[in-house]
Amino acid sequence: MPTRDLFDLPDDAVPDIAQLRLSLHAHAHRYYVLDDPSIPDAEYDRLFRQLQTLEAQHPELVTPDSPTQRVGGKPLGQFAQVRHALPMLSIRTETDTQASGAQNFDARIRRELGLTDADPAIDFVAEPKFDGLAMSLRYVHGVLVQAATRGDGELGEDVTQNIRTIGQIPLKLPASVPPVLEVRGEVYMRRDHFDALNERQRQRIAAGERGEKTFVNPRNAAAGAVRQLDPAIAAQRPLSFFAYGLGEVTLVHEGGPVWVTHLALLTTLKSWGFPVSELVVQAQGATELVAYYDTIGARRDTLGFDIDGVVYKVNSLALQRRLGFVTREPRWAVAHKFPAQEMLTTVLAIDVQVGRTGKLTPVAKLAPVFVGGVTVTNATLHNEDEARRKDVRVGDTVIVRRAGDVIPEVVSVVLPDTACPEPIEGTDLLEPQRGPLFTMPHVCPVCASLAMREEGEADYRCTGGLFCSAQRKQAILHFAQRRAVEVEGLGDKLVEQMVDAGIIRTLPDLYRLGFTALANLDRMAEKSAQNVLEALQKSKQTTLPRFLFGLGIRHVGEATAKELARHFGKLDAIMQATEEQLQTVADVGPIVARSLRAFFDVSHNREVVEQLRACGLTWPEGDPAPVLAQPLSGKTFVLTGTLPSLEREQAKALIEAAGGKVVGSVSKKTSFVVAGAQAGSKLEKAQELGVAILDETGLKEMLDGGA
Ligand code: D41
Repeated sequence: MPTRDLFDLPDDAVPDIAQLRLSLHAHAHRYYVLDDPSIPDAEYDRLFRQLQTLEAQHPELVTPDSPTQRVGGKPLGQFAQVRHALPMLSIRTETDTQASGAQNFDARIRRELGLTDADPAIDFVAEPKFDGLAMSLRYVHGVLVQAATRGDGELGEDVTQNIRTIGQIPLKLPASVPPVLEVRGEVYMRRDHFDALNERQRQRIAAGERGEKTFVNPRNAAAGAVRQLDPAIAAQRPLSFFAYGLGEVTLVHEGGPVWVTHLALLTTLKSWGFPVSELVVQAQGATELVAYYDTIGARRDTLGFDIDGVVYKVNSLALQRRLGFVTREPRWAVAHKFPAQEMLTTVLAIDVQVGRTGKLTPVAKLAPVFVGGVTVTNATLHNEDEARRKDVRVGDTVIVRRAGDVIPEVVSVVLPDTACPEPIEGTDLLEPQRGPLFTMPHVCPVCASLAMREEGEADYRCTGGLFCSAQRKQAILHFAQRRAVEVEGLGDKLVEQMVDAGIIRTLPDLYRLGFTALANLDRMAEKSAQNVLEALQKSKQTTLPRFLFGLGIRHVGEATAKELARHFGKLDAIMQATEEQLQTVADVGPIVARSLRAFFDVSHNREVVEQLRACGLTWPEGDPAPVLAQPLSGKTFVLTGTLPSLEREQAKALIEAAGGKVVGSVSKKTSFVVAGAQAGSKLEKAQELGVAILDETGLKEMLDGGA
């Protein structure tokens, strides 16, 4: 290769390459060796691609130790190395998160197979892409003899001891299996197990145990557990497994399994006792792949484990063979990624927002970043302690996470020394340009009333009440929202204008608004003013639960409002009830009862209710409902393991709807433990304590009112 003069290079290509390599080396070390990544995967991928591009433009600058020249993880050297009998391939990733990601794959396959539009749709299998670590399990004469990590695809690490502690992985297979069988799949950690593990870790840290840390995400916790040197510790970190393919298989005897499709192969693996995901489906052509991508994407947050995309595979093994490989990637498979749920961005400011009940929340204002499918500019820091614990400061680079419709949050700060291992001369990367540590202001940033934090509470609250315009705005928005009395078209901009213009101070003022006052607001057309007045008129016919919820009483959510309305029938009965009487309502404990009493004991609040009624707000009132004995009232349940058809959240919702309670840990007071597949220590504890144990069928019978 001709060496070119360095002066031929564009201005900053050389330092860029060196810097990128250093940076990627440092991140790779944190990720692969320490199982404690410093930046989100998406950011690592971006840097990696950047380096690839630069090296492609300047091949003479490629060095043998460049991260681009090494595939997968370098073994730690603590485990014995294993040469895979058949290399563990990697899978091509498609980062286009649109339908085109799936359509392009289908089109490519059709082209490579020489198909035309007249030919039928391709038969695919679509699978979730489990976010764990790839594992090869080797069975000889049906006995698990070796479990190896993927490593670089050729050489992995022997982690057999630790893998043997995974209850879902069979140690012995039926006699009919091939004499040599390698099963490949993903080891992962379920979200509930991850949360419980981190909770235990926090307790250990609080108890002063050295060398303990919490884990960033389930994948890293799983990787840490698999590569844990002490199998006893590995055993305390519950892992799970899904099979998705085969490695070496020798079929010596006649009539052994010979598969024709990928799906048939998975079905056989399942019959041999390997966990195969219920979410694997057959899909015909691009249309069904796109539908699968959307369906699984929508369910992503309810699965109980992390996935970072879906995988499409050509179902016919004969076609797979025809398509073959490019380098180490099969041409017949692709991983179609979902939008990343974690991204890097910069903190522009830390504001303090005032909530409806006066709660002060520190909020990081961020440079706009696309994460979890939306552009995020704000992320909550929850409260003062959290903001200080995470040590988030203005100017910092942070990891933001947004999962599903959960509000975005700052996961952690990425300090410059983890972004770059050594100072590079002439760069200001290491300049500690950090702002001061966050402190909560002691007065409300909106109304300057005193902000107070009560004993044992995490939150500061503005003591200004409805004197505080921020609280007033939120109270009005809360009342007008769809789930309360619903005033269509009364959004935050309008409420902000109305409160700032002083035409509304209290809720009843809403219903005293005249056309002129409204139409005089900035940017308010006559037509819109008319619409708002009509919407207000319409909102007067409401229901008791909506009205009660709309008042914004602390701890009284929609469900509690419904229960209160059902129980008492009339608003006056609720307003007059004692704390004891309130507590006879399902769902109402001492805290809610006290909050209700405190609200209605304030004369201003009673006044607001009276004025609203005087303004014409009405709802049907009824008689107090007879106390219905619900089938599960007074019973506590603990859920453990995977139920055959119900997801955990569904089971919980069903139990609660029937009056039961679901708690996290088993005690003598637990009425029932509902156990599914791979139930762990909770089931043992129940047996120890003699707590009744149910399976899903038993639970369903109870829900139907059976014994
Ligand atoms: O769920 C996964 N992470 C997953 C990974 C999957 N469902 N299928 C996969 N299939 C393959 C091939 C097509 C090569 C058999 C994979 C992987 N590979 C894979 N995981 C890590 C490297 C490759």
